[in-house]
Formats: sequence, C-alpha cells, structure tokens
Amino acid sequence: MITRGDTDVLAVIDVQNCFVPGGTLPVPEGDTIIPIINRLAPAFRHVIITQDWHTKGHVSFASSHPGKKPFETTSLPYGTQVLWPDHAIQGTPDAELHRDLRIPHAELIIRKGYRPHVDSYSAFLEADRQTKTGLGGYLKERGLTRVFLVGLATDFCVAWSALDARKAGFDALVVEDATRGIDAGGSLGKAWADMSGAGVKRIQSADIRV
Ligand code: VGL
Ligand code: ZN
Repeated sequence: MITRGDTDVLAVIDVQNCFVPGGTLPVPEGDTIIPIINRLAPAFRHVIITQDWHTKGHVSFASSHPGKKPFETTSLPYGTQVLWPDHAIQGTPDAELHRDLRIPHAELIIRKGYRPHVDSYSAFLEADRQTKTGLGGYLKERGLTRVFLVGLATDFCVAWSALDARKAGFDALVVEDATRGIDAGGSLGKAWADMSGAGVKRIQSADIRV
C-alpha cells in the first residue's frame, strides 16, 4: 500500500470531452476512468490538471497537411509527428474538461499544445523538446516531489508526461487502471516499456490508501 504525503501531487492528464467516446479523438473506454479519478483525488492534498488546447489548423492535425489522413505521420522540424483528427480546439465544448470530473480542490490547470506549430503531449516539455511549460518549476517551487499520473491517453500524454517528470528529477507513478490508451501501431506496449526503463512505477488505484 502507498500512503500519500504532503509532497505528493496527482496530475490529471487531459480528461476532456475530445478524448472520451463521442469526442473528436476518442480513447476507447476513456470515460470509464473518471469514477476512479474522482475517488482518488480527495486523497491528494495537491492536484493539478492538464488540458490539451490547440489552435484551429494546428500542425498536429491531419487536416493541416494536404493528402494526409489521421494516424499517419509527417516530418516536422522537431521530428516525426503523428497526425490526429482535429481535436481540443481552444474554446470549443470538445476541449472542455469532462463534466463528470469532480476535483474542486485542484490547484492548477495547465494548458498545452497552444502554439500553432508545435505539439505538446507532455505536461512538462513541448514536442520540440526545448520549450518548457513551466510545470516543472511550479512543482519544484512548491516542494512537490512525487507525481502520480492518471488520465488520457496512457501511450501519449500520460507516458510523455511521466517520462519528462523523471527527466526533471521527480518520482513518477502511473495509476494504470485510471488511464486508457490509444494504442496506435503498438504505441501502448512501447510506452510501458519506455516508462519502465525510465523508472516510472506502474501501480493500480487499489495500491493507494485513500
Ligand atoms: C493526446 C494525441 C493528441 C493525449 C493529445 O492527450 O494523449 N493524444 N493530443
Ligand atoms: Zn492534442
């Protein structure tokens, strides 16, 4: 059993309308994690939330690349980019946090992917792998050292955030049953292997004392 302390933070990644069934980039069973997150959240004194927040015509959208279809890739100045259906467009209902999330005590909502020409799966570092979101500094200034991650999608925003948390010197634990993956071309298995190699711990919600 894991007992939480005052230096722990729960990071709720991208639990938005776009990423649940009925949204523009639905993660299979994405909505089923919400009751688990709602049950876990009160056990954490510190909670932060991320929100994917793209411009219209964002570079990560297949529709911005003539001839390309969603889930194909393209080459961008910062590397290979998976192309997605249009999703999480700033100010649209699709981009809103899911209405069933009940985390009134969340202390920070951090938006990402808002630069038109750069994607950001990670809550810490944009896809150019240079531009910081500020989350690392925020957590450090507040003395928070251990990050528990839940949300969507396991193999993209959750995994990239967990890996960057480790790189920034935090302990990172992914609560597996409080995540769901997209699994595009084997991405889910690769994500778990990368996370395990980086020292990210894979736990279940039942492991956390609430
Ligand atoms: C995500 C793909 C594109 C995610 C966001 O939240 O995992 N995946 N944008
Ligand atoms: Zn996105």
